[in-house]
Amino acid sequence: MTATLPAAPAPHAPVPAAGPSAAGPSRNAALNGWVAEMTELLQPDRVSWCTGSQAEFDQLTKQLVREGSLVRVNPEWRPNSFLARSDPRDVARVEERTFICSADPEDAGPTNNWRDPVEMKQELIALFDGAMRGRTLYVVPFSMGPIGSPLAKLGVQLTDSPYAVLSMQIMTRMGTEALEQIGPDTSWVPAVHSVGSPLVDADGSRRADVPWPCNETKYIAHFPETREIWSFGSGYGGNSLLGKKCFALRIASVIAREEGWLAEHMLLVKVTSPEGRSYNLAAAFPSACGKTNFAMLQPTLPGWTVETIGDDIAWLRPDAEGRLRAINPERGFFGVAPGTGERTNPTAVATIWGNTIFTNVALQDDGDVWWEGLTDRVPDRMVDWQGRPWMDGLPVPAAHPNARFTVPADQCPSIADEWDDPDGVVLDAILFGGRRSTNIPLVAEADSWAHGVFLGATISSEQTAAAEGPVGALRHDPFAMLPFCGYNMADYWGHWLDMGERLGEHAPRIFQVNWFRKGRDGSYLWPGFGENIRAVDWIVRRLDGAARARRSPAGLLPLREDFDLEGLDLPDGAWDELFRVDPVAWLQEADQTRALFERFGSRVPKRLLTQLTVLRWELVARL
Ligand code: GTP
Ligand code: SPV
Ligand code: MN
Repeated sequence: MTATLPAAPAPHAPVPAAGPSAAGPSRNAALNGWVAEMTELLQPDRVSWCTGSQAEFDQLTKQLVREGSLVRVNPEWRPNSFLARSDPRDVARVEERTFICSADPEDAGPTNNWRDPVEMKQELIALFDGAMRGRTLYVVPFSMGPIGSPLAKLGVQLTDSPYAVLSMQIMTRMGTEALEQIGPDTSWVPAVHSVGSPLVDADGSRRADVPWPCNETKYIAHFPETREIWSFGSGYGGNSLLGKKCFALRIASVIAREEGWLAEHMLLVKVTSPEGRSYNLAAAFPSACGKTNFAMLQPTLPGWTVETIGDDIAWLRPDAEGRLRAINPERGFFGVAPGTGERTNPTAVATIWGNTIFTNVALQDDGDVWWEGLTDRVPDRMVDWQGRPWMDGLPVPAAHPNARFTVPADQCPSIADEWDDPDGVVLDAILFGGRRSTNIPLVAEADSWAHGVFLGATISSEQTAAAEGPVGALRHDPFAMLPFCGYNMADYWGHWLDMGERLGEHAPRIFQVNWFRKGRDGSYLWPGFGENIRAVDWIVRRLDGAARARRSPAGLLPLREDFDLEGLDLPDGAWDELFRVDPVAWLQEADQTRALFERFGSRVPKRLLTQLTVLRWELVARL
């Protein structure tokens, strides 16, 4: 850490020595002023501007190990790696406590929690008042996107969580380089984060820290008009790594609409066919529905390669030639640990060889990490994610279902050379998917951009442990953006439709996939993971005009003889079941879609209503 700035003196604390410039180290006066103003409000003991250096990372991790907030993973297994155990009441995103504070509630729309921006700001200021007493305020400048990229955006996070600092260092281009990008007139997004657990009371009495401080009261608040983020009370994931969902999706979606681009919850891959032709695909799947897995897919079909560009967020923008280009604005992966193993995602397992922060996983006797699905063999005894002794056979998992690893993207063996290209890659196709045990076919193609937008808008998915809420409950998750769209979702659909018109013949083709359909016995019909390359193979041959398709109400479906099933032991009837479109069940889907659209009243684009009318008509004709 370079500069130490004087904080507003707390009654108990000596005033630290002034840093290099009381005016602040940024070339941007507003940034210096904001940090000074927030320092006064937050009343930390110290202010520390983060540089992003390895020395800073090492110093912070050493400190956290000493203080008991991190456990060093046995360096013989994984060098420079750490385990954090969160408070059991702070283990996932909190959608109920996530707010879009636009002046007009209609601009947040019915799928977001809305609060009046002035009232919310007042409430937050009261909560943040003195929230960092006894702690260090870290100033974390960051770039979403490669430093200097025309597609990148800058932000500054203030946080009292050193865990968030370390995570931001892995997940973003963080520190001095990002700070230098912020010139006197550069726009940047201010993001304030506090775990909401001051160590000193207003009367000056001090209390001991805990390994994972947080607050029962939580607010993840976004101000789209002033492009600000205020997050209080949680240290976990998207609640505290504000570059990720808060900035790169909720605030960025608002900026993108205004500037004519798209901020999406999508993975990005480059796939190369046995003939040596390459295609760039983006895919939107809801949280914990297979983006990281698909991004690191190891093809089972000979001759194919899949290279990773991004695993969670993509920013899409038309270029001068009118083609849609995409970047991954992140620099690391914050991946779901459970279910990630040698059999399902060997690339992820190879990626996390070291320099990784694990959160809420189990610890083995030998000091290495473990979680359900990492290995087929379950260790007999371990320490679970809460630090309690755990034995094989206990009815509770050793790792929390939303346990995660945080790791630099460039450690991924399948990372594409293009992953940090400042100009991004030209997209050939966009995929939408969800976790659906019924109705949705393995793969389908949209017959037009508008139909593709309809498929995206009507994604529904069984809820996962990535957010607080009922796991398994089916809900609409349009474009996998339900918790992440910073404005009215119907306006967002309109923006997508407009984008298609603007792209015209350059528009990527749109497909839908579902790896999660189940048979009558409740088991998955499709083997998934590396075998998903077979769907990619069909998609790519559709792009090349080399595969046929048949029309169905669910979209254009593959013909069995056109789909590579070689070497795959699909059970009898599985193929038909994977593509069965039951008109009765689908009419129920259509009713649910109508109910979804009705929530938005007249803001739903006519072009989507037309899609629904056509779908119903096709289904009724099949009754
Ligand atoms: P977020 O980081 O929350 O946005 O999630 P993600 O979409 O990146 O999810 P991820 O790829 O980490 O997948 C989450 C879970 O889905 C893991 O437990 C995987 O094992 C499981 N999964 C991924 N792909 C497949 C698949 O093809 N078939 C099946 N059955 N499960 C899968
Ligand atoms: C998700 O929930 O979609 C994630 C994890 O990618 S978090 O960053 O916590 O939102
Ligand atoms: Mn995600």
